[in-house]
Amino acid sequence: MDIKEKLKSLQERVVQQLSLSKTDDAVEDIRVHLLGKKGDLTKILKGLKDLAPDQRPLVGQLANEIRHNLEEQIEDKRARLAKALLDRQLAAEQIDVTLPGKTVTIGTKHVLQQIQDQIEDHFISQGFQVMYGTEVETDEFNFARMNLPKDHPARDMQDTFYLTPNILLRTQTSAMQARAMDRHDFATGPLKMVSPGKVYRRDNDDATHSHQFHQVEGLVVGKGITLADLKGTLQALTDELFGKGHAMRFRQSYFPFTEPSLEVDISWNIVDDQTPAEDIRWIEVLGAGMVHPNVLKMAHIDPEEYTGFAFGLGPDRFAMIKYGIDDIRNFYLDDLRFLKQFSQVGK
Ligand code: FA5
Repeated sequence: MDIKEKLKSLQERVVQQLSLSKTDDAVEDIRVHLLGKKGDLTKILKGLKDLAPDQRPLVGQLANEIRHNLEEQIEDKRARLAKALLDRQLAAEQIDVTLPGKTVTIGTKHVLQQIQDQIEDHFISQGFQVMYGTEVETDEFNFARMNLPKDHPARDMQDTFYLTPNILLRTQTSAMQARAMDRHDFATGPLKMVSPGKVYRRDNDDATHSHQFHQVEGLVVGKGITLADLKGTLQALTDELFGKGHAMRFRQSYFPFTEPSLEVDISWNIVDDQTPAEDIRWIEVLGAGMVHPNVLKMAHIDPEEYTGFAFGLGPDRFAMIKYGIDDIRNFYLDDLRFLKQFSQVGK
């Protein structure tokens, strides 16, 4: 085979190799084998010196043409491989903006939290401060400071989860009363506070009772505070929360920490002056009364100079009335079908 034929056959071989190569590395391999120091073209060109002098320029020109041609083809192949790679990447990363998006479920406040917030907001607007207590309490603050020393028979009114003989899960937010009185500087004016939170009792669950529920304590202590202030305060709260259609009634009651004591019921149904008494469905929503002198004395407050009222209301039952829910257990079942009904309320 003369040198021209060698060049031509090399060209054909390289063109075929290029057409089969699929990666940039494979193309680089072909280039090195062709043009490198020990490459095939280099080897053939070394044979130029053995040619007759008149042949050399012609064959040299042909060799250069073939070299340029192959270099171009190599570059061209490289560019096509790069483009194909890019096309594949773009196809893989393609986003169809017309596809429906993934639904992100946004949580909302639990209906009981919404009621608690509404109650807090109401009292803040009336100049009360909000204090949060702890769910694990001492016997002293939950009972003793509430005029319920150990072995007091009225302790049976609230069946208690004890953690140790002196530490318990609070049965009532009243446990915050003594802490609030201890902290308050009466020289600055009356104490007006509400304290919301969870409470626990060994109650059997039924439609209106849960072993874990919520309360909002209210306490006002100052000079000249009367039962009329308590009634007005509760009336203002229920008017704002329920509107005016729900009736409220006060019943005489007993709590060791208030004297006199009363309980308050609210009508489930909307009523007016004409509604027959037997058509009104009542539910008890809170206990209240005038702070017992013993409770004031234990907080080093002189009951001759200061009086106060307190109440402990059940926001769970407020929510039942407000939204017409006839079973308190619904609040604690985590059934989204139930909870979602309130996702727009109170936002
Ligand atoms: C008390 O807990 C008193 N600490 C309230 C009080 C405070 C009286 C300050 C005087 C002064 P009682 O046990 O009645 O009281 O509970 C008050 C309210 O909590 C009830 O009216 C009711 O709304 C709610 N409640 C009581 N037990 C349960 C329960 N097991 N499940 C749901 N709500 C309850």
